[in-house]
Amino acid sequence: MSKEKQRPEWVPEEAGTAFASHVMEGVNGGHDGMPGQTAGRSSPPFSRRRKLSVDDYVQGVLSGNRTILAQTITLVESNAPRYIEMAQEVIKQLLPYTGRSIRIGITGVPGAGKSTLIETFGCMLCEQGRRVAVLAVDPSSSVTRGSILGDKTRMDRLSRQPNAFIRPSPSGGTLGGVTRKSRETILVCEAAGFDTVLVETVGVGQSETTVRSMTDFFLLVMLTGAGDELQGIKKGVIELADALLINKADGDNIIKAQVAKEEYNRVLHYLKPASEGWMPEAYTCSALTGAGVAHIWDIVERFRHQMQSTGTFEKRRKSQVLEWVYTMVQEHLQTGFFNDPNVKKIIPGIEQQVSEGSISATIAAKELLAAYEKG
Ligand SMILES: Nc1nc2c(ncn2[C@@H]2O[C@H](COP(=O)(O)OP(=O)(O)O)[C@@H](O)[C@H]2O)c(=O)[nH]1
Ligand SMILES: [Mg+2]
Repeated sequence: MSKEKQRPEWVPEEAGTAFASHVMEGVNGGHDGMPGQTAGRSSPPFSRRRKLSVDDYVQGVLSGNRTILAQTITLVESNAPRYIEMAQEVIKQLLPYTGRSIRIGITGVPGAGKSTLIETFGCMLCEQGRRVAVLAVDPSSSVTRGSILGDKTRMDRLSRQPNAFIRPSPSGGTLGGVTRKSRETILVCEAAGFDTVLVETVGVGQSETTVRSMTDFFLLVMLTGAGDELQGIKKGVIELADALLINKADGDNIIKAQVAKEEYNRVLHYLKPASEGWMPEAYTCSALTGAGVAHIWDIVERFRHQMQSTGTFEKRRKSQVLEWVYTMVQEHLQTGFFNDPNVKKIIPGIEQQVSEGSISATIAAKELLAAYEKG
């Protein structure tokens, strides 16, 4: 967006050309579209009151205005129907500018060192001139908003990087809600020019599958020396990963980490690879000292080149979007079904009959569906 067109935020939306003022370059961080940690600090009292138009959001994001980027994500995260509609219009207009990043999902049990790794890795990428967006997917955060990134102190260094943007998990209530918000946030960040998107997730429940389904490359951060080498990580989770990273390979732990790496490499040999034509391997690193962290980028680059040359990269992205479409349809139908008054009314009776064995499961399902279709 050209700087001349940018108007001060106190100009009323409907003001037309009556206000001749324009924001010029050099104004306090954030207003001039330049990245910077001061962005936003001076503006909340105004920007909170001011209503942005769809065009304001779109142009703000495209020009890299961090304050507007954050506001757009807040809009996307809103559950209010009128904001959802507006958010969808913004996303529609941003779509042509999306998709140009590499999306990396990072999972692992709490304490494995994901946040520390993201900080070390993210800073390294920023220093190489990349623009890094860090998002979190934590379905439990509806209670403790942004709990995974709650320990922000560990991302102190990264959050000071002008090329980094860190956003805690949306509080979506359901995993479906969080998923929609996160996926759309990725798109918004891409439109704002971020070329690397790191998505951290907690290694519990369904969140890994969810993050796998919105990323290109999936990294599983593991620990060694925690007793059982498989430390509760299910085989299913290993099968989602494009690379295994044995973290904390420092100090006394180096040898153990090497041993674990070899063990996992043997295991991986027998598992079905997560990405067609890519053989996942285990590596060691230390998020604390930075040893082995640079190598992660080499792996990601090799993965991307290989996947792009075979067309698998694009193919996966396309199927991810379709999958998402149908997931949303399913969720919508399911919610509609269970909130249907007719269904709600007969559910207790049906359940009772099924548990007594007086009707079959098939009849029960038919009766519920008939009740739904009646309404
Ligand atoms: N020694 C060592 N400690 C680490 C390393 N990476 C993380 N830690 C520590 O492990 C703890 C958990 O790290 P954190 O990044 O919060 O883990 P997360 O829950 O997976 O995000 C913190 O105390 C970190 O300082 C590492 O490479 N080496
Ligand atoms: Mg963490």
